[in-house]
Amino acid sequence: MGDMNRIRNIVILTGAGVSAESGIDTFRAGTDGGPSLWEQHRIEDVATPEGFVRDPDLVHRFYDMRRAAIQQKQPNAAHMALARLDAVWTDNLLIVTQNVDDLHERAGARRVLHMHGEHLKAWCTACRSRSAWREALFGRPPCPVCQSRSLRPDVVWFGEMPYEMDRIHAALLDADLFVSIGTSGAVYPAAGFVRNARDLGAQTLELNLEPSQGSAMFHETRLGKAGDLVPAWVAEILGGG
Ligand code: BJW
Repeated sequence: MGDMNRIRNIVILTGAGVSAESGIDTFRAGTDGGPSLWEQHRIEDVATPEGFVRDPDLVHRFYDMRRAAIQQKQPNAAHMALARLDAVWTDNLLIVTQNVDDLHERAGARRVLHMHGEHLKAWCTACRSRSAWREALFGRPPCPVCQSRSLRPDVVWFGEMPYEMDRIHAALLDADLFVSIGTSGAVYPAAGFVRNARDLGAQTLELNLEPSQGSAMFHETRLGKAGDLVPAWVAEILGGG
């Protein structure tokens, strides 16, 4: 992977594949399986503002089920290895996760940014406040701040602007190494980060079960499970190559 000694600033993009070995479903099945389905609904239909307006009960059930599920799951070897890297890497490092679970944080990682929001937060569309949230939203509980029954999951749906894009672009600008882990490369703008990073001079590495849609853009691709590949890569980079 290039000259490891020259790597100072690292940006790591993670996706659903990093949490798969913790027992959290990914969104899209492999090339043979076609799109993953949730009770016959494509993620593109459930995860949109239009889908929420059309059938809020369905969307609340989808997120309530997943919010409950993640609280029963544990970080895996990939989350642990990234947390270790975060703890010891003295130069810039940013873990940009597309995941809405909290497994990076529960593994101990600190420099984590949730570009697609978080399951454990609710967003009030009446007063715009965000509150820590662990329970169901199906019964339309009141907002803890304004009491309005207008809470929605604090996640980024299709057509909405992902969070913290300025910070992400600033980090990509300085990155010497961009690593993409467990994401299919199907969803933008995250899928475009490899091109941004590469154009700005970074080395690019993909760790995924199968080649992502943007696989050809990476300088190097390693195929396998995140629970195997990530600890090995972290050991390598901390060992200096
Ligand atoms: C393993 C593994 C193991 C499995 N180890 N690996 C054309 C071009 C560019 C953009 C667009 C376009 N058409 C439409 C758009 C925009 C749209 C988009 O990208 N659509 C695509 C369908 C084309 N994007 C947006 O709308 C975004 N917003 C935006 O662009 O705003 C611009 C804007 C401008 C001006 C005004 C307003 C807006 C928003 C995207 C939001 C995505 N939201 C979701 C839901 C979040 C909440 C929730 O969790 O429910 O985010 S969708 C879903 O997909 C979720 C994920 O974060 C995201 C990515 O999925 P991910 O993580 O890659 O998972 P999978 O399942 O796809 O892949 C898993 C991978 O892991 C696979 O490759 C496996 O092989 C692998 N794997 N086991 C290692 N053990």
